[in-house]
Amino acid sequence: MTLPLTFSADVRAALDAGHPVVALESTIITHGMPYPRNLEAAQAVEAEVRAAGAVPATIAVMNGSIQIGLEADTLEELARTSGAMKVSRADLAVCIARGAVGATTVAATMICADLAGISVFATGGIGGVHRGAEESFDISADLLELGATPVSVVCAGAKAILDIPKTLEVLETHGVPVFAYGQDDFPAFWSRSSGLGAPLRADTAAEIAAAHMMRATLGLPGGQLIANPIPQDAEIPRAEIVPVIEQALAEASAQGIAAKEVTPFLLQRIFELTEGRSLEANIALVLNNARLGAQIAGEIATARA
Ligand code: PSU
Repeated sequence: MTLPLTFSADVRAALDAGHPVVALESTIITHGMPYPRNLEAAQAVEAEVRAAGAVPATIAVMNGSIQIGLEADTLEELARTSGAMKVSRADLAVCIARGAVGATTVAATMICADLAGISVFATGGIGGVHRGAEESFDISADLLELGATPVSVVCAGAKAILDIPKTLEVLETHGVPVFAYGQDDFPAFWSRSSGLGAPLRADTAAEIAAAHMMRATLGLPGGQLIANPIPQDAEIPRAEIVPVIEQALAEASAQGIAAKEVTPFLLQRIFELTEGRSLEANIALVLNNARLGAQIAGEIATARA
């Protein structure tokens, strides 16, 4: 049976020619941002990847197939829909087999990127170990995927809605190299620092690309996590965002929000409580990650040429 992969024409051409390609996820579009900002952001991220010399491949499940690269009208359709499944490793095959519309999380996007032959993926935030995980066992499948699938993922660190020390611990257990880009501290999504040091530091796209390729040479499974701090002018300092996060967490707990609903609920409440500022910060950091992802993909493409 052939793999259920459908490539857009430009992604297919880029992969065939060995040009750099950057994978982009779709849960951020359907579950991470409200319409129409989600569509504008998705289009801007694709444009940013192109401006930095790579081809964007937004990934989603539609028509019984994994779509690698979405045409403009398909991207718009996805951004408008409210019925997409949030698809992680557990749901990916089910969603394709049912012919349902699926928005891929970081974990599922990594799997699809790898199947398509794409090495680099840029996003905003990854899932992690939720606070209280010692009771709830809520650990995102994203962390285990990073330990299993050879894709370098550029994010803006982990949000303080998560338990950041435990998130770093689980990544370490699964053998995932975690780099802070251009600084020592591990960034915390809306804020440039989490107050914790990152396990590794990288200052250039070339060294991240070299480490990515060395893992492949060694036959080590799994990817890399690159935590790129939000640009200074878009940052919401920790002192401002932490009380907002605490309030959103308290509301989630009081309302019994659990499992897959937790991250979207918290993002929506933080958006409301910051009067939209969290969303603008989110868009700025994704654009910043798209640029770095394109640079890393460019370095890998050059080294493989
Ligand atoms: N963090 C964000 N925006 C998002 C997500 C995380 O700031 O849209 C999405 C990503 O797709 C990530 C997923 O893979 O949430 C993690 O969900 P969970 O914690 O249920 O694994």
